[in-house]
Amino acid sequence: MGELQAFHLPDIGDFQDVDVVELLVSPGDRVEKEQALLVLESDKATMEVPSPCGGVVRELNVGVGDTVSEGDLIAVLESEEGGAAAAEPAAQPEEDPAADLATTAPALGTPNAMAVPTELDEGEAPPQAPSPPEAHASPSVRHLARELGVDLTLVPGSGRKGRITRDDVQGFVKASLSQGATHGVPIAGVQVAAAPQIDFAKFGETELQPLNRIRKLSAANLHRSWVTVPHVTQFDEADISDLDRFRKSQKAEAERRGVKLTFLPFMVKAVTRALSEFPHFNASLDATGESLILKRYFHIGVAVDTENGLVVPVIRDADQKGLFDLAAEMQELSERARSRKLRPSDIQGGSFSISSLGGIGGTLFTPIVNHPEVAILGVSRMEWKPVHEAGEFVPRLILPLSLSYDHRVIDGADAVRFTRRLAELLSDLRLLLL
Ligand code: CAO
Repeated sequence: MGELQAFHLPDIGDFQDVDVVELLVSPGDRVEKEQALLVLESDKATMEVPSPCGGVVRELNVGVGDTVSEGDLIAVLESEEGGAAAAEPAAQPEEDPAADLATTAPALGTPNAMAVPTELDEGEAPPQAPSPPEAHASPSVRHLARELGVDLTLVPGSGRKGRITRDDVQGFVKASLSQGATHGVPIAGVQVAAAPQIDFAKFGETELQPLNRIRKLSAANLHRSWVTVPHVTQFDEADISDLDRFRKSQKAEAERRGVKLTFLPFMVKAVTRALSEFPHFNASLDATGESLILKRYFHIGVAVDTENGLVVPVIRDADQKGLFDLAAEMQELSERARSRKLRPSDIQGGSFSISSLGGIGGTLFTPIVNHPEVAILGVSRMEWKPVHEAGEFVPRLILPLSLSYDHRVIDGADAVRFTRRLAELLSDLRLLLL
């Protein structure tokens, strides 16, 4: 067994009654010479108190919240270095501790051990930069944060006056990792309060229903899009009175071909034409966010509501297909989606999406862009409305449209030009022939 050494607080400059704000070791811990044992904080600075020798901490004689001054007993250490030069033997506490320790604790009180609020650590912004939010943390915590790649300005401090402790940094990393499993990487600068853990059973009967795989996947995608894409939704209306007349006129032919001709194939057709006229709606931002990838193909995703959640199978080269083919393909894809028989290739490669809730009801809604696409068209329930034409009101069949788009790529003026053009094409299908 090594020699027991009493470690008294050495000269720390002009400070008296300095707060102990963090203990970095516990009794029984093995420490290296100059390893930080605890953190003190005065009004002006935070400083770590390093161990005068390598060995084992046998006693800690201070706790968080205590105040200490030069000469106070901090710890008893079992020295592994013969100890004479390192710390005062425990049996002789009455000898002048500061005299011994001042020479054995070289880092104490030097700039390396100080984290004064104005001091900048490696990698932080230079003084002339706009000042970042000040993270209040000791040098060892800053060191730990640097090693773990943690931005301290994002870590809520639980210590006194909001100081960030080692536990805070470790807790932040754990929370980020567990969030990463479902929510992906944290976005720098976005800081939200943790959701409160509520025991709903306190208020009444509950049942825990785990989310299935489809819901988990779509939740992750929708969440990513929601927080990364600046969304705007443009509403519009299309007069589809003539389209509906034509659609009904084709009912017998559709039946003969074994398909149901709903509005959707017309939407797909009109959308591909509008996309060809507005290429940046049929695009994705590249990984750097500095270029747009324009797609020369028109693969249209159509949201399908299934018992297990939302899936978006893709109609490939929709611009090259006729209305009956589109109807047949949509019917087949939605049946396969509902019986969980879609292949991975059926849901990949979309360049624009349509979400049609018109068959169910409702008026308008704001769909979420199917990232990495840059726009999505929502279609709601058609309705007969009185439209003022040549001095009188005439009944017209009106289809509500909601175009959500990524405002980084699409301007509001273009969005409304797009929905206007779409409405025009749907109002007069002959335009599709031109
Ligand atoms: N207004 C009024 N009626 C409409 C309509 C509209 N906009 N769109 C479709 N309808 C009618 C159809 O004509 C059909 O009527 P009939 O049975 O009398 O002929 C009925 O509603 C049902 O249509 P449908 O839903 O079977 O076919 P569809 O081609 O319109 O849509 C599909 C297919 C797969 C898109 C649809 O079934 C579906 O799943 N929609 C939900 C999509 C969704 O969940 N989106 C939300 C995404 S965001 O959470």
